[in-house]
Amino acid sequence: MKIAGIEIFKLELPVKGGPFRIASSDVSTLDTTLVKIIATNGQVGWGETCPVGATYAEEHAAGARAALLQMAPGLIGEEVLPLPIHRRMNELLAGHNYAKAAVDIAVYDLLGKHLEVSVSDLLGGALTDRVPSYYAVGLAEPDEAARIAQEKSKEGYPRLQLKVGNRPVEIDIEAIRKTWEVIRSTGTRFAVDANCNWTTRDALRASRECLDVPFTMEQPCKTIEDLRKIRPQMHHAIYMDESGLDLATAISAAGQGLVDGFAMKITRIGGLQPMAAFRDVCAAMNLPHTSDDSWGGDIIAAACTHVGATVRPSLNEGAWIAAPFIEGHYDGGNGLTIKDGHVERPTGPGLGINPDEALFGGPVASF
Ligand code: 0XW
Ligand code: MG
Repeated sequence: MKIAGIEIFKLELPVKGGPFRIASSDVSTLDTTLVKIIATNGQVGWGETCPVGATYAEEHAAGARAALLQMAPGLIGEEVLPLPIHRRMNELLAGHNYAKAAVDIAVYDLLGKHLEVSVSDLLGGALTDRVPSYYAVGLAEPDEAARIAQEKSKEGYPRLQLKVGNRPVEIDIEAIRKTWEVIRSTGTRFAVDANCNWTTRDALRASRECLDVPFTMEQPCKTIEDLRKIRPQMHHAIYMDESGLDLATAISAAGQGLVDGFAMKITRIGGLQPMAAFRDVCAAMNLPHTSDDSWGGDIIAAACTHVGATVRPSLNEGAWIAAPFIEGHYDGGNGLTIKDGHVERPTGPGLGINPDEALFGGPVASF
């Protein structure tokens, strides 16, 4: 089965309930890119990539599409298999993992549909059909953050992530304390994410002044050098997110004992194939991690959920999906939703969803 055609679509996803605020971006609508791969036998697979604005990472929606336009003609005629497709993509374009990931996801979807197995089975096999998720409490005043945290903890989320940064660290410390007060007796796990925005000074102070609060500190500062600097004085576990730019960087950070875990995104690492390798490295080294993406609809949510289903439960920090912030679904029947803080693994072949193409309008490019 070879690639006979590729179509690229673009869709706006307005943020439900107002802007999503984190230290590095403030977004009201997201521009998502969808990739449809058509095989020589007529079967199709879908992929997606949706940067959360243009300042969260070195990614932006128009950049994803430009990279896809660059690669697409050279992918026609290639076998629908992840490894050869990755090799071919790397021959056609250096870097741009987040665009390559959309092709990789579509290949897995198509292969799964063809073989009549789910993507989680292609990734090694699901360990659960009820995948834990976590809620990201956006940047808010301390009382408001605590209120949302309490509400989400009551809804059953096993883990909460509190966004901090881009304001005086005293306010962040107050938000951490107030949030912990309302969830401490619930068993809800707690992460604090500065999205690169704290100075090393702020990170050390927050850790020192919240000694009694058992949170994991996610990507407190911008660079790996900063993480190395604060590591010996930190009282909290450090997770790498934005700095984990690729598999090699993640392996190196794990190998040097620089971090205690990861928040990992399928698109940042380049797709499901490198994500499965990352998952296995983490399992070998006993490092917890998430299976996220930055944003996107049912296609990327399904990809995150399939990976999340294959993570060793004791290391599984959850699959974050943007569904609570998005109105509607690409697939009216099988769209992914969060119930009691968990996502049901789609059980159909491939990603287990069939997007209604009419929602996407005409393709912005076809090959
Ligand atoms: C919570 N997320 C997974 C979604 C947003 O894009 C930010 C991200 C993170 O943890 O940094
Ligand atoms: Mg993060």
